[in-house]
Order: sequence, then structure tokens, then C-alpha cells
Amino acid sequence: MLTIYSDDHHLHHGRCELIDGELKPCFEMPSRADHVLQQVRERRLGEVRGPEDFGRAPIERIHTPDYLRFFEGAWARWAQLGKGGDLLPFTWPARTLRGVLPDSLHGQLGYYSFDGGAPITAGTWQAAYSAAQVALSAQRCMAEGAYSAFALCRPPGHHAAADLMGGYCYLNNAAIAAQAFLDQGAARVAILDVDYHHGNGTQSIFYDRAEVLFTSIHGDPRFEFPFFLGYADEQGEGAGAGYNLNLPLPAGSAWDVWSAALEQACQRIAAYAPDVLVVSLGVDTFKEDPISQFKLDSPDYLRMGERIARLGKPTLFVMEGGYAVAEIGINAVNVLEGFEGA
Ligand code: 6XA
Ligand code: ZN
Repeated sequence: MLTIYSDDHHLHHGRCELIDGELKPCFEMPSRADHVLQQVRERRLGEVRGPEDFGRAPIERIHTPDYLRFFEGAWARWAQLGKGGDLLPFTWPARTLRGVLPDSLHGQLGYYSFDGGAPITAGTWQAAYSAAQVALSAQRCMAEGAYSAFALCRPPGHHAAADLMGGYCYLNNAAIAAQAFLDQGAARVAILDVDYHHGNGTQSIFYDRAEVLFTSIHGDPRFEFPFFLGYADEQGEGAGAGYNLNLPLPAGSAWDVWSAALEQACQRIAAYAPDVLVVSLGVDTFKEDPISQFKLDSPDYLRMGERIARLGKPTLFVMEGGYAVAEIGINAVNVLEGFEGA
């Protein structure tokens, strides 16, 4: 399987995040992607290629121009204020407040984010832009005939909505790729999000559209981030009614429970008969993940890849979360090898 990868992800390295009442070094760190790349190479998954640059137009199919303008320019405004630390929001337009766009940088950052978990650093825009190009390049390889491809994206994307960053995500790489398939002639695209966290951004982007089926297996938002989306009763609206499937699972879920949900998702995808499948590949379902509460073991990821392969659809894998840094490469490449071996 072909892997698309850009070193630009190193340009994004947030310093710390607020977790358990403490400021800790960001779990979403550059070595994550480095470990995945190392496994791809060691296990000879296939060729590793750099991305092409398709420009902003395919990104603007998903994200609003005002959001992109804000994100691209935010660091320069922060630096102009003479600040050196990461740019992090701390006030959001929650209930009883107004969803107005203030003039201040921090006010605008609150407007364009839903949590304090997506720090902007000097290189964040470039890293996120390149990650989107990684996804688009993998998509293009498939449009030109490859049956599968791996977009080794970092930073991840599935929490990012049309005009919101959050949960380590800025640009929704999987959604951008899915839209590119549609724009190049696909009639139906299915997304399977296997990351431990609900892909609230991806769901919201396609919620009222029937040409994208969004399916997700994740920690129940009653106890897990992002808390405010990802419930089973969210089934799509308008033309998209019936094209959103959330399968929230309890803390402690291991392969027996998880694989039953995968079976359900796969049956829904098969019934949908998509032209192509996009997998939001997070491996933070791993039993030793430091911020998650599922119990999948490394061999389970081989089985995951095999089951996805049995759908018999051209499949684009897009890297999302996973924070057990030493094992993230093993687990991600297990999915890809399981897919290829099936
Ligand atoms: C709260 C946890 C963010 C989760 C990010 C993630 N700061 N999403 O892995 O898939
Ligand atoms: Zn996650």
C-alpha cells in the first residue's frame, strides 16, 4: 500500500495541554507520526511518497473562507502582540452568550474553536495545510487507480468542523478527501471512523447530506470527549436523515464488544454501496493509550483491517489519534497489513 507523508508535521509541536487539572506536555506530539512512518518502512508496507500541492480550493470545499483566513493569520497576530507561548483559547460563545465575532484575537479564537485542546504555534497552519495535502494526494492516487492508500496525516482532523478547531484538530483531512472523491465523480462515499473519540467535525460537515454516510465507533460521549456530540440518536437530518450512524460504547470495551460494533458499521456501509470508503484511522482504542478507555490489543488491529477489507471497497486510510507512542506505529500498520492480507 502506498503511503503519503510530509515532514511538515514537525512544524506543529504544541507545548502543553490542560488535563486532570495540570498542564502536561501535549499528548499529540511529532514522534507519533515518526513512529508510524518507521513501522511503515520497517515492515515494507510499500512506497512512501511526499504530497503534491492542490492549493486551497479543495480545503475551501469543507472549511469556510473566514475560518481559513483566521487560522492562517492567527500566529502572526499573536507574535505581533509580542507573545511567545502557544496561542490557546479560553472563552467560548456558550449558552447565554452571543455568537458574535469580536475584534480581539482571543475573542476570535474562542469563536473559531470549541475547546482549549488545539494550540496554535508558529508552524501549525503550515503543518495542517500539508496534512490536508497529504490526504488529497492519497485521494488523487486512488482516483488514478490505486485500490488503497494511507494518508499519514498529522495533525489529525476528525474533530475539526467547517469553522471550528478543537481536540488537536484544525483541518478535517478525511472530510476534505471525501469531498474530493465526490467532486471527481463519486456518487457515494462512506466514512468509517474507528478513532476512540467521536468525529464530531466530520459528522457535522456531512450531517445533512446523503452522498456521504458517516459511521463511527467511539467512547460514549456521556463519559468521553467531545461530550456534546456522538450520541446514538444522531442519525442525520434533511437529505442526510438516515446517513449518520453512531455506535457509542462503554469504557473498558475490548475486542469482543468493539468488533460487534464494527460488524454493525460494516453492514450499514455494505447496504449503502459506496464507491469508496474513507477510514478515519485512530488507534487510541489501544489498551495502553494514556488518554483513552478501550482495551484493544495489538493483534486486534489486524482483525480490524481484515474486516474492513471484506467490504471489498477502494479504501483510503487517514491517520487520526493514538497516543501510546511506542505502539501507535505497530497498531496502525497492523490495520493496513490486515487489510492488504485479507
Ligand atoms: C481532550 C482529548 C482530545 C482527544 C483528541 C483525539 N483534550 N481525538 O484523540 O480523536
Ligand atoms: Zn481520538
